[in-house]
Amino acid sequence: MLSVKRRKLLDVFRAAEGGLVSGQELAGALNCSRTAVWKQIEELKKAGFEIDAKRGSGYAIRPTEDAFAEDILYFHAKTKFIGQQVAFYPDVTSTQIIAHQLVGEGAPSGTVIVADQQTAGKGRLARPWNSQKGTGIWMSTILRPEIPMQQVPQFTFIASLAIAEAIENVTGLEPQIKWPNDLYIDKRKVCGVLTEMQAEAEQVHAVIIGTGINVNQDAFPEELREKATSLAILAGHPISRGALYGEIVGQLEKYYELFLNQGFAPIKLLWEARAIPFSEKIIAKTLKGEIRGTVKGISDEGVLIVQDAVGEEHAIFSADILLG
Ligand code: BT5
Repeated sequence: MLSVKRRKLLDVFRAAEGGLVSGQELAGALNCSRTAVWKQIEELKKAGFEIDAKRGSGYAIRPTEDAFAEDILYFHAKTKFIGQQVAFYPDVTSTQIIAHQLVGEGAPSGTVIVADQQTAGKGRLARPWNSQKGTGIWMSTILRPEIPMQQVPQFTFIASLAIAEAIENVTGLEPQIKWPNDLYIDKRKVCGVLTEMQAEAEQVHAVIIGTGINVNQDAFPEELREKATSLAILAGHPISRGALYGEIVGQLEKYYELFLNQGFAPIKLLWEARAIPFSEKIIAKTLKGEIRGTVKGISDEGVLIVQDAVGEEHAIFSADILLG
């Protein structure tokens, strides 16, 4: 995690919104000499910022488009708490594993773990999640809501909604949400959400939202070629992962606060507006078998309601949904 000094430095530049900050102001904020400030600025250059140094007037900084590192992520997180503690790893097994460890060590609500590459990224039911180096946003967010355990699945809906909106704001692309945890564009998956928790005797200690977003891949391995796509493939140009990350933590905080203040009802309505149209025929593959039909909606708990050909309604708690 970033040192206190580095955070202070980035806070000053964040507040300046791209404008110049004098060496004197920086030295005052960091309580150090002008030479020490200069050394810190050199560090920012290494971390991926472009530095505009104007003799006599000061410095301005700007994250480069493709930079993806701890300082860059902190700079982009213009939030109250989600992302204000951020841990970045060039290479990990799974950000979910790190997040579980950090929860045990008392990490505060809003802590985010981001990796440039995962060697054992996982989906639901321990399925592998392809997390190629330098291409996606592989992140886990720790939240500590005071809620009963049954409400934890609702966080998958909060996250899907937030990420769909963030992708649209940054790229203009319009993801559709496939119940319960996928974002699709042009019938291919661009993002998956995995919500886990730590709880004890009905008491939730933490919710860990894992999100994998395919951003700049130009190709996928054979087994995913028909199923997966990336934002860059769809947009026809690379997308800044740092800028998209900043938008994601902002939207996540917005919808988390909406949930805390007003409950699941407004989330459900907004989620439904972004869901794959309910008129579409689907096949729900559950552990007990297949149900074919059309989606009628989701319940207040986020359970999928499917109506079959003879008009009978089925409540589906867990399944893979195929578009029929
Ligand atoms: C998911 O599972 O979609 C949840 C994925 C969550 C990944 C994030 S990355 C950060 C955090 N750390 C982790 O270790 N995990 C989370 P599920 O619905 O079970 O979908 C898994 C299936 O998606 C696989 O079986 C593949 O068919 C497919 N898949 C694997 N990698 C993919 C990718 N990069 N893009 C699209 N589809 C993929």
